[in-house]
Amino acid sequence: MLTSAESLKPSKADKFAFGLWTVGWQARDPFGDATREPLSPFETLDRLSERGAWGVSFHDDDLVPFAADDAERRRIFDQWKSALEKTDMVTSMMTTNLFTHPVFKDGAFTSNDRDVRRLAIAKTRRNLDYAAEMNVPTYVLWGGREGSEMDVSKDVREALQRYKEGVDLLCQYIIDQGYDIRLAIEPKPNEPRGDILLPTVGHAIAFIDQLQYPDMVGLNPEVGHEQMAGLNYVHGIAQALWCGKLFHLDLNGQRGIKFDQDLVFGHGDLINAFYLVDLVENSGYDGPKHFDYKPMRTEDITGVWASASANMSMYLMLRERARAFRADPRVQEALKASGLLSLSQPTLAPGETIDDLTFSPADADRLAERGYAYVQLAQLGIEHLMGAR
Ligand SMILES: [Mn+2]
Repeated sequence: MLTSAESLKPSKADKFAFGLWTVGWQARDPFGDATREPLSPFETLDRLSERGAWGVSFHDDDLVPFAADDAERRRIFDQWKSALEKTDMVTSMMTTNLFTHPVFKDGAFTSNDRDVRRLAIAKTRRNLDYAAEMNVPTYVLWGGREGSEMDVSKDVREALQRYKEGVDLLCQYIIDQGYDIRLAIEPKPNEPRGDILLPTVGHAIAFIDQLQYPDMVGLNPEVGHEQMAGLNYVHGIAQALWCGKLFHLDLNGQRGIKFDQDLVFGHGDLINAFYLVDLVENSGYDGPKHFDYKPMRTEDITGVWASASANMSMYLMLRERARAFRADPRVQEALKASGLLSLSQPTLAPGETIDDLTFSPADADRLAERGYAYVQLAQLGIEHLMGAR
């Protein structure tokens, strides 16, 4: 029996979280001015809490003005901490803005200007202190300006070396201070740079292997960012889980290979979103379900809050339908018919070696005769997704 969208209410246990920059986006784009008034971070806490959200994330500059001195920074963070308490919300993740100020126009950790690199690391270190003070477990690194437009303008091997140096220094700092914080790299293929370093989940996983403290660094994959590269987000998340690197995730919607749309979760590839929720719910992932979307430029403030609720509602609907899908005996039969249940069986039996494997053309012809019945399985999935079953 399907529950109506209105009666699926988010609870704190669902761990839904939003970036301050999401609902707070004033909808300024490269071609047009803002369409909405600024939103106070404190009002955002109130509005999100009353809608059932659990956490909020932010860049340093989302909360504290870029040029604030230490005293003002202290005062705002203290005000923030008491507002969290009052609204029963947590800071679920923090990150650094290393992309808005003109100083970062050629990158931060990988700028060709050494002084810019030094300044970027110091800005991150300062914000890590506040993250530790608020027991924020995950610190995201999105290197939006780390990249180039022209191949000649960046020595990518040296840039990756400097990227590694920056991340290694931050890890060393976290260890030396005794902080309980893990870093999560957020891949993105392009925008604002023509080509961004660490463009996909796969690139980032390979980069982490080269770090001094690889155990401290994982991923924050975003739906739209993988889909902008034409990649399958469910596959990316599955590989991140497989290597123990899913530290955080950014849910939103994207329609194909184009600019970063940051639509409401599920408002892009709905089928992929359905199987993503199915995967996440059965993976043991215990982190925030974090929405990194932008309320569309066409929306007024009422539409902003409606879109925030839509993200949570979408997740809850997909979770309900994914559970029904898994519990359906016909689905279990179809999974078996498609061979999915035998994929977890090792290819060699205990005691066997590669020499026990034989090749014969006759075997190949016999094995080629089976069908995998994927269409029937996929159709069952769609029927559950549409509430038709
Ligand atoms: Mn995005």
